[in-house]
Amino acid sequence: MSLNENKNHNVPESHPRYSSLKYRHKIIEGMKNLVVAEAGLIAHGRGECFDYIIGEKTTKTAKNAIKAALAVLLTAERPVISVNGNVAALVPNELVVLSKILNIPLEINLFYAKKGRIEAITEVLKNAGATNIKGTNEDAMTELSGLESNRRKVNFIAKADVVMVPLEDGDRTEALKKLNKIVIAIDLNPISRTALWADITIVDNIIRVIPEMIETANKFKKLSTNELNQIINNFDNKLNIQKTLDLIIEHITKQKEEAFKILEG
Ligand code: PTJ
Repeated sequence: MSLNENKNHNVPESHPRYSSLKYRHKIIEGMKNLVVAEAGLIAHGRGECFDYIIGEKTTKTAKNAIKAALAVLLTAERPVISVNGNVAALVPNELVVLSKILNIPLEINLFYAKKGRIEAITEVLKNAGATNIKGTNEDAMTELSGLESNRRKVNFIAKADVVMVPLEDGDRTEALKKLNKIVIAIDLNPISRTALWADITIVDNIIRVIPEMIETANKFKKLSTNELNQIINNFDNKLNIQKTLDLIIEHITKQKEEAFKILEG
């Protein structure tokens, strides 16, 4: 029996929920290292719950949103990817690969300010090979207007035209939209304020989204600006969210039927 490498958590790979447990433990380790905020554990649990109701897979609507997001990122003038503690703990290597393929900076932006967190996340990203990290120097930061939380403190984001925000809170998404920025959200909750305020909403788990984005980015880099613009113009976020909700209803209906088969013996 082989075991994973998480320091204090020996989860057998044969466990039916191995993957889910592995990521839980990454979040727990991240919390011990200051990378993840205490509330990040709760946010992760909420995410798991939504992941369950989409069937723990990348849906076709998520794939549509991913394609539109990449077309936007590849045609943007000053795009940036915002990084918080949960994201840094879950997918640091993948995030760095994506930022390099797209030639986009990663900006550390935290909801929960705590001494040492920026440094801890910087180290994680540097260890993953990141060379273009913003938001590391608090003295160089400016503030987003219309926002009171710690997320108001930004660096490159202040002048960005497109901001990708994985696992974001609604207030900053709203503030970024009011500043006329194009917002790409990655959020398992299709009806969170972030999901509804964003221009492109990817309803999927960050652990699947970033690898899917890497694969699509490699293909899309060969497309012309006209072809990328066509992808953007053909995407309707409102319709995509509606279809995502329909897929969730479909999935839950099937799950209900399966559950009743078991209940009725
Ligand atoms: O590191 P910090 O200080 O910036 O804090 C980060 C968290 C995530 C703790 C903070 O932003 C927060 O409290 O976020 P919320 O308001 O709980 O929102 C997080 C959203 O992300 C929720 O809608 C979750 O369903 C969703 N979510 C959680 N895990 C994942 C996810 N979405 C995609 N992939 C996940 N793995």
